[in-house]
Amino acid sequence: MPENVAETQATIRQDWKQEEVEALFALPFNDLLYQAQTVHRQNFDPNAVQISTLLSIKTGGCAEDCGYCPQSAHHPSAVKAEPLMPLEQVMKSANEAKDAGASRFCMGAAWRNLKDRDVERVAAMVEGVKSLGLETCVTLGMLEEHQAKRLKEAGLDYYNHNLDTSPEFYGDIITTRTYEDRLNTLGHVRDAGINVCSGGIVGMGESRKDRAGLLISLANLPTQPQSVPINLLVQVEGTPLNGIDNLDSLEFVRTIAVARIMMPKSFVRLSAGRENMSDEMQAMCFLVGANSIFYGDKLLTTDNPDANHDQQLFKRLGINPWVGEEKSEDKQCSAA
Ligand code: SAM
Ligand code: DTB
Ligand code: SF4
Repeated sequence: MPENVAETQATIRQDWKQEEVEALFALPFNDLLYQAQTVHRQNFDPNAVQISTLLSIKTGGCAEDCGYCPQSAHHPSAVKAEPLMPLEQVMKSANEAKDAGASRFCMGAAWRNLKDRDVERVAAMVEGVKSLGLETCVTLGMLEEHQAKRLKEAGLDYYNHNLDTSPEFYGDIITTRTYEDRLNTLGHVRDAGINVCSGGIVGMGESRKDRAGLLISLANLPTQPQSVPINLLVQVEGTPLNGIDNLDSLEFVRTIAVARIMMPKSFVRLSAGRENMSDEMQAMCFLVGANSIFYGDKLLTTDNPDANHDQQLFKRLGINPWVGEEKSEDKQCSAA
């Protein structure tokens, strides 16, 4: 057994240092896989993957300039701006997601921040989706304290707000909002008692040091996020990051493995980018600890693998949808 395996899983550490995380990334591939799989088995059913469905409730026209995002109004290929979706349409999608076997329904809005005038409409969506017996998640940009409290009251289970990358690389990707802004939103979410879903994107031209830096920022938060989406950049024409060199797929697997080791009790989501991953690459990600996916043909504006393909893949791998409590007795992530 490589050193550290037993130590790594025993406690949730929130004092990760750059050098030791880079050392994890630099392990021989097989040692890293073994360590990550060991930690994964100690905390989760290795053959269960949580299924979330995503719906864009407000598409396009966003005021932020995120270099990866097709919904930013700053980029020439910006997708058409649409108004906030009516409640009935949201409920129709949520019912379909439930029938398709999703356990969590995530609603995303291309907003810089939630405006007070929209809070009640979003709260009604959360209440409606919750009443179907689904877990609820929203991602609406920056959030203030009173807004987080209102969403909690409405029954919100998760708020997704990503740190996206390391603090050092962040300014190369987004200039209209700071890292600090993001940390403040996560603080309001946490303080309101809502589970935090926070992760980032890789494949944006960042270095391994930045990938380690992102995972350190996440793992060293006051409480580790209950859910950690790792997105592989989906390149979209007209966005500043379109055409950037693809990330080596084994480096992506390493990133998932290191995330699993550092955040042993968090759900690690193999998020955007699966459309460009082979079945074998996804299988390797599940092996090293990814245990959540977005299911359904579309993410927010870009394609996701079709549902039949995912069903076949799960069957071939003997993976079942996650339905209950994880193995661990620790309640830090028990609602995930
Ligand atoms: N506007 C809100 C925000 O940014 O917090 C919520 C929606 S935004 C689309 C949610 C997340 O999607 C971003 O933080 C980013 O991590 C991810 N994302 C957006 N475009 C992406 C792309 N082209 N490839 C991979 N991930 C992407
Ligand atoms: C997250 O981390 N990834 C999802 C979700 N949170 C909201 C969004 C991915 C978006 C990919 C680009 C698009 O479809 O527009
Ligand atoms: Fe707007 Fe979110 Fe896209 Fe950034 S990632 S441009 S905040 S929708």
